[in-house]
Amino acid sequence: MFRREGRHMGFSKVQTVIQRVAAVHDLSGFGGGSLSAVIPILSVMGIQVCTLPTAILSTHTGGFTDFHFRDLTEDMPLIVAHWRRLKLSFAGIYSGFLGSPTQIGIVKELIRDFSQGSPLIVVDPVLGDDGMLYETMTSDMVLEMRRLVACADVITPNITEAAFLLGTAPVSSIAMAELKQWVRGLADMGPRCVIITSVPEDEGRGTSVIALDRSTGRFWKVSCPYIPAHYPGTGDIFASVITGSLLQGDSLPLSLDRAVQFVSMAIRATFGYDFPERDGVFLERVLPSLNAPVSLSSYELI
Ligand code: PXL
Repeated sequence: MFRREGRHMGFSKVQTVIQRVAAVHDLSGFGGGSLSAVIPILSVMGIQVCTLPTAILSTHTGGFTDFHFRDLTEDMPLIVAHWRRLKLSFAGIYSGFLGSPTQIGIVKELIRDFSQGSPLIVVDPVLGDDGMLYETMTSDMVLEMRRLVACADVITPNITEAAFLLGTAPVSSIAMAELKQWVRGLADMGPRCVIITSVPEDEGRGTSVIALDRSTGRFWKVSCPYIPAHYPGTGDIFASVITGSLLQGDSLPLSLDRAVQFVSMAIRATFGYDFPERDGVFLERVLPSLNAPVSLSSYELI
């Protein structure tokens, strides 16, 4: 069971009425993903989102070129300082796209300063995809991200990010035994729970998500139906559902199932139309399904 804050507090405490998450992500104006996905997903799951924006962009960086990028590194400590003065507490702290190595240090301080009540720390180590770093990522970012991962309870790298965190070459296919070694290697960096997404399966005809809960030593797998499309922002959507689901008290495998099913549904709701993939998925079409009872479960113990 993952930690939840506030269960035993008195009536008037906010966290008994609604759980609060500090969400440290960028705000990309167009193309979906980041805070545009984090806020509605956690809200619809009944969780209040307190945003600590890392950057403001005109679009995400995957597939667009001359985007506007405003780094908010200088503003972040001022926002955190105000939250400290307000004595806010969080059931979760959840980080995603970070704009500079300094920002990673700020997130580590946030985790340290708001540790009261042992919030669930989820780090989505956004660095790259498809074997490459994103345009704004540097090797310094990779180094700092390794330090942030060490402070997390749960991390959700895709397979490219897992390779960069481990300092190994990205791969286009991987045997399960080697992948388990990767997962163990990431768990050795500190997080209790490691979830690797976009793992190629079946000679590229499918993908899966593999996870380890270090406290039980169990590996889980959820396979994803294959769709020949690649929409930016799906990693943010996945990690947000994982965060919401764990905070709602779901087990790790159930959270994996919910997140995989939701991302698949969002992709399917979008794929039939002839819009550029870089525009992202039609999240709004599928958001209400997060409130439906879990009807189907496909996780495997591996
Ligand atoms: O989805 C991850 C992400 C978040 N934020 C920004 C990005 C990306 C991936 O491209 O560019 C700004």
